[in-house]
Amino acid sequence: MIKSPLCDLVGIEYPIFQGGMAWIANAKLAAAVSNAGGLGIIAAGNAPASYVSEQIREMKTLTNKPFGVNIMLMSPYADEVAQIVADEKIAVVTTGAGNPSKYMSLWTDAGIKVIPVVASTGLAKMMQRCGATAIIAEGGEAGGHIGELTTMALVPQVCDVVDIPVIAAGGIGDGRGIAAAFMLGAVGVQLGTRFLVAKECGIHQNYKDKVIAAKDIDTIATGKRLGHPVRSLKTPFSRDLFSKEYDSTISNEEIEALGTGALQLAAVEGDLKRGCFMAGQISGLIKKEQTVKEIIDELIDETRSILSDMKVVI
Ligand code: TUI
Repeated sequence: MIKSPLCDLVGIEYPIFQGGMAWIANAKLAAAVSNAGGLGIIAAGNAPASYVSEQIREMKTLTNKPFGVNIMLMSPYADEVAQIVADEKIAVVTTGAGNPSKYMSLWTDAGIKVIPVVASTGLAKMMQRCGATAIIAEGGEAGGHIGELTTMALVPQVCDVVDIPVIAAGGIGDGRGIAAAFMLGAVGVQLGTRFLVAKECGIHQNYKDKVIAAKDIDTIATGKRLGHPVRSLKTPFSRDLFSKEYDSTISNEEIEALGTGALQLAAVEGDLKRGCFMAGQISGLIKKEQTVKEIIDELIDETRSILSDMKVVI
């Protein structure tokens, strides 16, 4: 058993959240995580509110456990999705890729537990002032849209500036990472990449195969020039995008256009040429497909054995 204050706060068995991965984290994956004792999170990504309503409806047929919805704040549909989650009184809302201040009172007035993802202490403090229930501090080891700091540097600094619970994300792929997150002051963890290879995760097999084949240095951060860096697996596409960012003869609009739709191409089509296979630096730790329950049980077993067998003398 691994319990932390986060379990009672959110009504879950284990202090593990599944990251709200755009185009990937649908009701099927999220329900499997909630049913296995973690917090499953449906990703709104760039989808319209109708898609999110549908996923919420499906989720309610698949689980009676608490679940969350992630709002990707760069989405053109963020306003309407923000309203839907308030109307539906979803247990937990997480946010990513921006500052959710303008939605905070809408959600907190609806009794929703709001848990924003931050990449800096400044936003963490602001979110606490705006009524956040907890904070997810995500380091740049994560897949997808990332900030500057590493998890090791960010998590303790966020813990020092807020009084609300902190959940660590980015670079956590096994029980060692979870135990380390507790040492940094977090009361829970959020994992994305590890769940990419879950049997219940519906991404294209090419995506799963690429994560399983990846080694430590096989991810790359592109998009820095545009101000929104994204970590993905190295492919001819991502390497080409990376080098084009250093080419001053290519406009920002052209760079932006190259990335548009590339995550969907990876997740849905498995397009090895033009897809952007977002994944974190722990991809090299992942060796096989497993069910969500196997993943969560293994994470908890590993964490328990590490914490009960610390080789430190005090
Ligand atoms: O949001 C994520 N990861 C994502 S979103 C996404 S969809 C996308 N697709 C193409 C291009 C861009 C995005 C894929 N992966 N993680 C949470 C996260 N949020 N990481 C970092 C942040 C973050 C960074 C800066 C949050 C706030 C922030 O500052 C906001 C501000 O205004 O201060």
